[in-house]
Amino acid sequence: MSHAVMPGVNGMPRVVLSHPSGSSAEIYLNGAHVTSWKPAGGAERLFLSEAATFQEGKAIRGGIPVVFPQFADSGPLPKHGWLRTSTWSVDSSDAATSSIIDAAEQLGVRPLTSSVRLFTEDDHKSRALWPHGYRAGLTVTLDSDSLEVELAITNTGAEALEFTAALHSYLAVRDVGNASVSGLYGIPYIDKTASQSVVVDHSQEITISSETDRIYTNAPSRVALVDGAAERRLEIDATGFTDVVVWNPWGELARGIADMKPDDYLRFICVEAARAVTPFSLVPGETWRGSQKLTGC
Ligand code: TA6
Repeated sequence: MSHAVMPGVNGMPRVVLSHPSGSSAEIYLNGAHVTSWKPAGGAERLFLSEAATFQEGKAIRGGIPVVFPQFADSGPLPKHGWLRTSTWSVDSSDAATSSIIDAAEQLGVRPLTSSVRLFTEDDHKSRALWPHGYRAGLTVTLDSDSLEVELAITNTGAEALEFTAALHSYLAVRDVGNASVSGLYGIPYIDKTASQSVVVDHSQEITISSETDRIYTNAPSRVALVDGAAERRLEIDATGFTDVVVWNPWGELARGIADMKPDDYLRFICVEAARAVTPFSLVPGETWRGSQKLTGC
């Protein structure tokens, strides 16, 4: 079977994806939140805080929160929008695909990938905050050594739809002091820890030794995360998004985050595929798609 919906923490529904190679992933319907990805034979590659709250309508600390229609606190809407706290549904057209895959498996034919598609739409709560019609889809595709997450936004309203968005991925590292992000050499970034000043990055590798909160605008589509202590590397490929956000709160800020343990900051770096600054604009009926693919074993 390619995927199943089963109770997770506190009985909350989650989709469990499994692949014939042994890789697996878990996605909560609360927020369409990917909380776990293990490549075949490998260790967990997403960070999830032991202090994370699993409660309907609350964001989960770690994994891959979905950010829409506003990145961070860059506008009047709730921080990072509300898709990360919305209840999503499994797309029924995907259930049809799933039953074909199940039938194939019963015949002994193994699918090459395992995936699920979830969706959510505007409702009275979202329209009270933001008077727009949208349909959001999140497709998660698991392969032996990769996890791809694609966010699709369709303007279902009658007016232009403007939004920013991100896949706020918390990538696990064994020791943040021995980890680095590469691929951003020469790219300007907005430093949110220094009054939004714009800096050009001149380091081949970004290392983290203090609070780091950077928006790299017009960034390359491929960056990499090297986890020196674990001797692992993750390739991070984005499509559709234009920016890359690198975030680690470091100690003092982490201690003020209720659903984070004081030393959690030592075990992750967020590398986010984002459209953080200049909003996308969709005409009625138009769809935008953006994805982030993590590859590593
Ligand atoms: O994407 C980086 C960021 O905007 C940081 O400024 C930090 O606030 C982080 O997201 C986490 O936000 P959260 O609302 O989940 O605590």
